[in-house]
Amino acid sequence: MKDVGVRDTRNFALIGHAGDGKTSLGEALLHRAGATTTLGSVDRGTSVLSPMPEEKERHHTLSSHFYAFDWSGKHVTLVDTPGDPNFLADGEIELPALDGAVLVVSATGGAKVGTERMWRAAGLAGDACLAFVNGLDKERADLATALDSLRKLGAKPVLLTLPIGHEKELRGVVDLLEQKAFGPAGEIPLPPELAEAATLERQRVVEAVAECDDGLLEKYLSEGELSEQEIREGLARGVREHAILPVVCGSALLEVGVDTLLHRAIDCLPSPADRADWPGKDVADGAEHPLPADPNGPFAAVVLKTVIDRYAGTLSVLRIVSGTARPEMTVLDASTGSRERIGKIFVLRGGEHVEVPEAEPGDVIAVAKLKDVHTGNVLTAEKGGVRVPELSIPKGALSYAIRAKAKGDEDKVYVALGRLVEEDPTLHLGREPSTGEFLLTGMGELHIRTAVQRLRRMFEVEVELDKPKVPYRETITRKVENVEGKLKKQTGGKGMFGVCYLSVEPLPRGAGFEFVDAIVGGAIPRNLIPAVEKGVHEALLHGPLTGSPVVDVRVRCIDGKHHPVDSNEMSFKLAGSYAFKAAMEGARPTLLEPIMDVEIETPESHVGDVMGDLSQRRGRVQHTDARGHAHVIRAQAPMAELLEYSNALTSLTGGTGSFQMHFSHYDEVPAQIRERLVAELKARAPQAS
Ligand SMILES: Nc1nc2c(ncn2[C@@H]2O[C@H](COP(=O)(O)OP(=O)(O)OP(=O)(O)O)[C@@H](O)[C@H]2O)c(=O)[nH]1
Ligand SMILES: [Mg+2]
Repeated sequence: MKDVGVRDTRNFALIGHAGDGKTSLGEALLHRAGATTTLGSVDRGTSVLSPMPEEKERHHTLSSHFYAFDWSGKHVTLVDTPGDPNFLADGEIELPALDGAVLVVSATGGAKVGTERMWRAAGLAGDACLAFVNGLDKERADLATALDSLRKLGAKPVLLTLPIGHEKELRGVVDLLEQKAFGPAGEIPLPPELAEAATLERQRVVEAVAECDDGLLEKYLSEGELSEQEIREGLARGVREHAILPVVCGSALLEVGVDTLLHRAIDCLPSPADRADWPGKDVADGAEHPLPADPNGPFAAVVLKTVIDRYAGTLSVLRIVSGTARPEMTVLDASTGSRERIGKIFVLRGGEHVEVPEAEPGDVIAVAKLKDVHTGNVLTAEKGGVRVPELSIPKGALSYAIRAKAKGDEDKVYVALGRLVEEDPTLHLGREPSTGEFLLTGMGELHIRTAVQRLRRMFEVEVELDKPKVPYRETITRKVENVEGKLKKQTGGKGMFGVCYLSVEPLPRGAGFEFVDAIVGGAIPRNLIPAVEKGVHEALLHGPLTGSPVVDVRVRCIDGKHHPVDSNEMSFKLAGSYAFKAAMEGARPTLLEPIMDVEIETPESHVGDVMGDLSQRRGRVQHTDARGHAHVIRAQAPMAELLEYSNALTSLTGGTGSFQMHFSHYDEVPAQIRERLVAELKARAPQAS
């Protein structure tokens, strides 16, 4: 049960690249804090932060997990996020709803693509960060290189611990602020041979702190020292202002450096009361209303996750921003306008949940799934509410056609998929109108395959996946003006009449769609202009070349004609759709394909083969770099060429290479393959033309 105030509350996420030790570090923090009695292990399947059977099987985090614990008078919510690019979005969604993060970096290899992506996400979210260099007990661990890799990310790392021994001989760390040594189980004698280095390194910390603050710098320059309190407060301020990145080093597996990390996380990461007020707006009139973390303020919360629980059904996980959550209260979902009743309130401890009587700003709680509340939505008090910004949800780009294995199971499959999509908003279920197939869209192959595995386990439904589909798009390459769309049916019965004139022009890549109402003088009645837009929207779904959706166009509705009796919504919707289709034909449509950012890690001996293969896949290498004993190749290549890439890379590198990719942007399909591709896609979608 929680009986601490907002100033003693912390919530922070463990973020970083896959396999660098976030979950192991989380287990070590929980164990050292006394929240668990034995040290959970990812490898042995005993990690409390990996409660899903699929996680135990794969030894990777597939979804964020929360663990609330009390330690040393503080109430802490720890969030273990996934590092695999298929699941990284979970952390990206949650970071803006949290106050801090610990960036976990491997001592063998340093910062990698996942480290960089999450570091950037934490920065965008405004979260204060510390870093932990993990795995100092491993062969070829190299602290200096790991620190350099953090500098390359634009961070200003400041080392807070010195290792005692290295690789197999790692025995502990010297905590530079305390000038004490700690081993896996607590304090140990400070080795005399490290005493001088420890004093010197402490001085570096003091310098770094002084450099963050003019007043402290002045004092440091004149007196050559800062007080204990000045150092600690300066460090915390530097972290909150993103001026420095304090780094603790150690080993999660051996629980080395973990005590220091726990202390520094509590000292340096902000309490909800230390961060800037949340930007809020009154629900009633939209007036600006910044929200401090006040338990007596108006209730406000964000939904940062939805979880399907085997026993409790579906849960919504909320971060309280302002006010106090109590059981049986009614709140407003300001995103949808629906009223929602909160039942019992729980804190999460991995797969377990524990009922609590109330929750205050900074707390992360779970409540039984609210009627119509989705991840990213914001909740407010029922009356006089203030809404904070919603969380943005990244969308996946890889689609598989999915169908029930057994005939007659379709409804069951559809309901189960619906629940899964509700839990994971980065999954999307849609229907391909031309073929009637269900398409499951996600971040990558593993994301989709894991979803299928979970369907089987949780809902006992079996599905089959077809080959992945590349989400092609169409766009136009030139402007066309004043194209007529006309619907005239005025013989017999009730007539239909609507005429509109549209101009279309290309927009920059990624701009999407814009509709401009440029009607003057009532050529089309005001209330019927939205019908024209609706017609254009429908026509946008199926481009003229391949039936793929049309993007990056601006449509201006410039003129029209109407009839006092026969004009209605349907006539203008159809006129809008006809005009847009006609305009597309004249605007030289073209095909766009998704381009992926790829980072490949391979031993040097295979670099040539990998690069050669990449160029055959229409890849463009942007950067190569040595990372420890491996080489890293960064490139961009079309998604269509990377669908079966993991098999290809395994055979090219004899299983020693690994890669990560994620969606970058859309680009025009090169002329030499466009014709063949258009013919292929047309054959797949028979009614598109
Ligand atoms: N030797 C050594 N191994 C470690 C250490 N930390 C983690 N490992 C091992 O590294 C592997 C990955 O650790 P995890 O904690 O699952 O890594 P993660 O960052 O949570 O990985 P994802 O959940 O996939 O993002 C496991 O086999 C751990 O036992 C460490 O400090 N030393
Ligand atoms: Mg993990």
